[in-house]
Amino acid sequence: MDVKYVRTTCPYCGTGCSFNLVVKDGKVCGVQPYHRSPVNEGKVCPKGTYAWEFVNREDRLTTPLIKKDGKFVEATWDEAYDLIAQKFKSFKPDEMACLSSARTSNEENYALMKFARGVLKTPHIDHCARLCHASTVAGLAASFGSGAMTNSILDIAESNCLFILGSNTFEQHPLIGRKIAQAKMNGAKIIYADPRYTATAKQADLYMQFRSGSDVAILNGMMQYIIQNGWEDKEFIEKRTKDYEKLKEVVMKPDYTFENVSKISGIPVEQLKQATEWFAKSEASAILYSMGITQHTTGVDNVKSVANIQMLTGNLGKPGSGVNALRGQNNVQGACDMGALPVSFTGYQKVTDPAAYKKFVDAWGFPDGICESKNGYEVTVMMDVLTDNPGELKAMYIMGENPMLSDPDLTHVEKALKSLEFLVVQDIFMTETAALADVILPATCYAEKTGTQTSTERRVQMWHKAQDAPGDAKLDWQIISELAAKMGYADQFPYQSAEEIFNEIAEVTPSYHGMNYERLEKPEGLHWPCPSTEHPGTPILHIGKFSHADGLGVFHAVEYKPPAEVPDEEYPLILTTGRCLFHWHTGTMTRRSESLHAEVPTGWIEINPEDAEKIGVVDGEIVKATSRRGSVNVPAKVTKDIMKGVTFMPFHFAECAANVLTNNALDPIAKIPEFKACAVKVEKIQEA
Ligand SMILES: Nc1nc2c(c(=O)[nH]1)N[C@H]1C(S)=C(S)[C@@H](COP(=O)(O)OP(=O)(O)OC[C@H]3O[C@@H](n4cnc5c(=O)[nH]c(N)nc54)[C@H](O)[C@@H]3O)O[C@H]1N2
Ligand SMILES: Nc1nc2c(c(=O)[nH]1)N[C@H]1C(S)=C(S)[C@@H](COP(=O)(O)OP(=O)(O)OC[C@H]3O[C@@H](n4cnc5c(=O)[nH]c(N)nc54)[C@H](O)[C@@H]3O)O[C@H]1N2
Ligand code: SF4
Ligand SMILES: [Mo]
Repeated sequence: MDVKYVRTTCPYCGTGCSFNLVVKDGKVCGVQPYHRSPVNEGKVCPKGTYAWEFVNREDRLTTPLIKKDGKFVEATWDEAYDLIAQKFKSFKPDEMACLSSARTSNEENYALMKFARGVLKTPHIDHCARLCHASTVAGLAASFGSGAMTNSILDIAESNCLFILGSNTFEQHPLIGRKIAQAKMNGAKIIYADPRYTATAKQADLYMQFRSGSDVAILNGMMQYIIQNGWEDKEFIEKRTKDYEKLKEVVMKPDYTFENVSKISGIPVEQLKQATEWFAKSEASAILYSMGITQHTTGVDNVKSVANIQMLTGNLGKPGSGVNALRGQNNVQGACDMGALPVSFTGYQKVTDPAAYKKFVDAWGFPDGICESKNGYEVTVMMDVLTDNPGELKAMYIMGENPMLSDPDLTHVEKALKSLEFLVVQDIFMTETAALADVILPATCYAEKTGTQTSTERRVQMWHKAQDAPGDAKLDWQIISELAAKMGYADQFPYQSAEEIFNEIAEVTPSYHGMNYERLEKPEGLHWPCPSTEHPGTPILHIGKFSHADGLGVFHAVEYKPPAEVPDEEYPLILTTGRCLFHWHTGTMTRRSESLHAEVPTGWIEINPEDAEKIGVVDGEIVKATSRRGSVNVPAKVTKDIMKGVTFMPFHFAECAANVLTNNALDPIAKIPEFKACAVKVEKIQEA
């Protein structure tokens, strides 16, 4: 028997753990520790442990499929490419849109970005970052001039006080959770605020339970208390920031006394005082946040508030501090870095900046030019355009995303996607979205490819190919390149390997300029910015100055605003949504993993015992949950872990899909939907 170990990085979360894939007779059949990565030092969470189980499932997509008379029929690659090329050529550039994928490599995101802008010549390209950290990218760019996690994962263990807000770190970034545990062992105080008593809450020294959507009120209240007590970092404010007076004017209002904040949020005043004192008086305090902060109509405001409190207390640009936005998907940082966004090329070089635009026109050399120098539509806006302006968008190319389960208000998404004249989906499994496609292209998964991905801490690391692709499936970048060639652009897509694409990325992207595969082979990879081949990479951002042209951080005065939809008589409960430890998003991979499926076979709705008693339901009973968008039947989990008046559903499960209920109200700047708060009612199902 031929057995080998292939070192690679995890295909699930943005922590960026490394492990070895065990390969027997050419097939991946296990995961074993790889000890030399500083990120996880040989440890992995359950998703990492079982990250091999879905790889060789029999229902992997293995051949292109073309829909004929409503049924999928097997096709050759040439037939599929010919049909797609002919269709794409029949539309005007602005009638087409692409969704890129945070599950795929940097090289593959770059290839699709170049394909959209250069081959289709459309400005409309986006990906799931829109549903995730779009608020972070916009909010931190406004505050600091750059929208990424400021410190590193290892640095979290150095902190004296960790304030975790809207991140269930121990379930959603478990190996970052390990750093929190290490900080705690070193004496750090852990403060945790969440509407639910989660696995992370159990680790906290102080847990504050509150109503979804009141984050700005809480943070403004904390800032008022800090200023009242003179705990602000005057020197930092003076030397490194501007617009402090504007912030002060707002946070000192009577609206943000702890008495008022307590009424809005439900957190007792004493807890707010204790949390603020620990936070403000420690030598180095870090904030960790994720979707609880970003997925709101006030997402950008929430992020700016987090940035405000860190500038106020001088907790930036030094170890153990920072604004640590924990990015979700394995390569969502990379997909953004690669310009799979409607506003930028790689490295956040703006499409509307004439110099950047010219740079890419020249570098790529498309004989007939590229898309216009204008911003395209965001994912969420694409869906609205499809339903509201029929005929404006006609075709879509979706690589590695499953909006038919992950976007808000699924009835609306279905209507949108069904209105398309032509839909191409490129995935590794048949998904709810692929089922609506005209052509399905079978792609390879992480275990079958070499390439790079960029973790939440801006650490660029390698994937290594461990086995061959199943059937006729191909690499994502290879599919895109072959399709480009069919459409007449073989010269612009001459790639024979992922490495050739990476070298092109490094050439056109200042923050990746000093990287190459040889350097990235090291177990620790490299943090961007890494401007030259001698540069060691940059684990901590904003030391000494921020990324704005004048080097200053900017305070933004932000007022508290309630969510777009608040409870009323008809829909008396708040619904918030999220994840569990064992499953990943729309479940395409984790629900095909026997071990993970056995842990959690289906979804549920969490409801407080007092609310459950009012409607007469008991734990385990199937109930009907309804919002203004739709209804689902779902098992009730009656638990004190959730606050009275609030309910929670994970969104992994198609049979009780949370997104039938969610509201696609958007943050006006980031266009991120309000996944974390809408109004619902929960009813007992009457027997017929
Ligand atoms: N196991 C697993 N891990 C994952 C993922 C997965 O699907 N499964 N997905 C990955 C991805 S893409 C992402 S983006 C991350 C997300 O990681 P997290 O953001 O940590 O996960 P969520 O469960 O979406 O939400 C976090 C917490 O926010 C709380 N919350 C709800 N409403 C509010 C609010 O109004 N304010 C605040 N402050 N908190 C609120 C929820 O109760 C929940 O505990 O996880 C990544 N890791
Ligand atoms: N209610 C609610 N909804 C949410 C959220 C929430 O908190 N609440 N969170 C949102 C967030 S933060 C996110 S990030 C999104 C995620 O939303 P999506 O990105 O749509 O969800 P995934 O299930 O990760 O879909 C990824 C797809 O890529 C495929 N895939 C995996 N690897 C590869 C590959 O190598 N190549 C190709 N071509 N395909 C591949 C998978 O099979 C899967 O179909 O969901 C959002 N939706
Ligand atoms: S913490 Fe994230 S990267 Fe690490 S093993 Fe678990 S899912 Fe994979
Ligand atoms: Mo995400």
